[in-house]
Amino acid sequence: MNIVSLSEEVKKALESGLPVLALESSILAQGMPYPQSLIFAKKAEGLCRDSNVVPATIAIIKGVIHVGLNEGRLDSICKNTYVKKISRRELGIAISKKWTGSTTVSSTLQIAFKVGIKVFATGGIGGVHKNVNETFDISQDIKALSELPLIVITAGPKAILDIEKTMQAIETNGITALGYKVDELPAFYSRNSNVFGLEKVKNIKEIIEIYLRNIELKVPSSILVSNPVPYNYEIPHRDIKDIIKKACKEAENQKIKNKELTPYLLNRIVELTNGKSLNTNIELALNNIALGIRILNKMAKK
Ligand code: PSU
Ligand code: MN
Repeated sequence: MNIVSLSEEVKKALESGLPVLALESSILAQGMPYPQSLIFAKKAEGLCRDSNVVPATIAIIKGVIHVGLNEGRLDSICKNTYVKKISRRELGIAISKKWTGSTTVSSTLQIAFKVGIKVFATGGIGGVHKNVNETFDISQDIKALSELPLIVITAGPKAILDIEKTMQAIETNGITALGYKVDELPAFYSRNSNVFGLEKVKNIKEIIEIYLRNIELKVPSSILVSNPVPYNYEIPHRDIKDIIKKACKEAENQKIKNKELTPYLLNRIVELTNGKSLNTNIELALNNIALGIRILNKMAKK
């Protein structure tokens, strides 16, 4: 039995070398409430199709990895009644045990790489958690990004993380980290973090050239492209820092940790900002998808 099933559309596009953009599903199942998750997913896919890019949303349904979801599957993943959050280390388990699950950045990267997709757009990546000294909690996203050579577009590490330590982890793990028109690491809801260290690129051409050189040299890491949230949707750090602190404190008091921590914090921040952070999350992800589309279309012309 095939453990990876490509939708007709994705299969055709990959066979004929047409642009395909990988999209993750944990952002839908755990990162956003329903029905906003589904509205976002449809918008994201529409944005791709409008520019002749095939969207490949990845998820696991009853032990089969689907690359490209039909409407029914997309809806059930977004509704998330029994959808597990599946990271890269759990892929084999999910298949053997016939789980239904969403894929995080680490597992989406693995599957996209396996089927030959070159570009992946997400919201925010995982990284080093604030109380890492006690918990040792560093997202598998970092390890996967250091081992799989795709172009990954993100609006920065999620603001719930220790941004400075995440930048250091990116560096230590040998991830090629570019900033699209910036050298400061954006922090998901906010454009600024006061943490520098990205190599600034002015345009898409530079991103593609760096990607091609890394591939030639067999550098194993992704090209991580940080693309700050658009100005009109950003929540500046000073407006969100107390809310993040409060959410982190609550998680600690309730002993929420490991893979439950990120979804808990994101959802709690949506409540504490009366939905404002959800809107920002949606817009930054769409902005990343738009950049991914432009990269793919430029690559196709080369
Ligand atoms: N970005 C979002 N919302 C999310 C996530 C990222 O805007 O829900 C998910 C991604 O799938 C990412 C995961 O890979 O959170 C990281 O979880 P953890 O910190 O447990 O590794
Ligand atoms: Mn973690």
